[in-house]
Amino acid sequence: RSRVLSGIQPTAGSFHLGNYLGAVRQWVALQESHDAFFAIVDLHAITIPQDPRALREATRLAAAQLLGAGLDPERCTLFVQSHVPEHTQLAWVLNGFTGFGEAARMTQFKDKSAKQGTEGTTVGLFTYPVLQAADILLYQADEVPVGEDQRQHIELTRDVAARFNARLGDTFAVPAPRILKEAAKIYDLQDPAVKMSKSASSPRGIVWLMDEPKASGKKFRSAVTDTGTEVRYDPEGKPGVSNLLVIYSALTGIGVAELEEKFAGRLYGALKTELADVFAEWVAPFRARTEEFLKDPAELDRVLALGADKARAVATATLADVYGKVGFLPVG
Ligand code: AQP
Repeated sequence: RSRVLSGIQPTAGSFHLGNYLGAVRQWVALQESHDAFFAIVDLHAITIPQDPRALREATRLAAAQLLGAGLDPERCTLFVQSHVPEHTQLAWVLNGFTGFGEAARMTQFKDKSAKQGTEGTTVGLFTYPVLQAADILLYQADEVPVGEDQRQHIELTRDVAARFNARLGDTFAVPAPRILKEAAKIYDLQDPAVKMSKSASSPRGIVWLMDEPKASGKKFRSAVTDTGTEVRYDPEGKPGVSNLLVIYSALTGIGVAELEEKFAGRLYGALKTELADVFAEWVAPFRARTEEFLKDPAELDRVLALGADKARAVATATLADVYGKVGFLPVG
């Protein structure tokens, strides 16, 4: 079976709809067809300031949501990144195989550091993509299921892997991105020119999965749409309406063309109201399952410990190979 690896940051409160539709939804399907590794990437989370207690809570919440979304620890390897020390160990080695200019070209870093200023930007944020490369390469992943926003980071991972292999001999599988055509990028409900994002979206532009469905319903109903009245998929001319159609389609499995027919002759308001209902119906069982998992933190911790064991079995082998190739003296 081909191997996939992907990660998601623990976020206080919950995941947002972009995380779910762009990433988590794929993961649930992939555990059936692939040898799948999924990490809650808490090491990545501390590249911006975190409250320690909130981070711990967010990590368990992330696990509960992933299980609530349908991940099954019997069918995939679900673990917390900091439980597997090989991630940071490999990241350090890869720092030596990544050009400064190469890392400085990452648009996510450029955007975030521009917003936070040089003093507000951590070195961790700069080397974030190198740690991400380590996450992927440790497991010899063939494919990396992500949203469109991560394409550049996967390219960097491929370049670093190929460079290491060329210099020191075949060591890493060179992974390919696996990006859904549908819902690769979910946009902010208030500003459909930018992606829905936990750090950049306004509170009304982002839909949090664990929020009260009433609050999310309001956000759908007040989503920014476009001039004109016709409900039609046209990402250039009608980015707001197109975003709503994509979300509707992803949540129901009804094709966008069919949705256009369904809403023919009806106004934008009808689409927004129906989408609010569709979301409420979809999210209720997800929230209930997640709440159920959260009731038993000891069980969550047990599941994560088993996941870490499975992950480490693979990670230690890759790291040992890398250390040998680099020329580190083995412990005598
Ligand atoms: N708007 C989105 N549409 C589709 N996919 C998305 N992803 C994130 N936003 C969207 C995908 O979610 C996965 C988890 O990513 P992460 O935990 O690294 O979070 P992120 O990408 O950093 O999410 P945010 O909200 O965009 O955070 P900030 O604002 O901090 O950058 C990834 O596969 C990602 O593609």
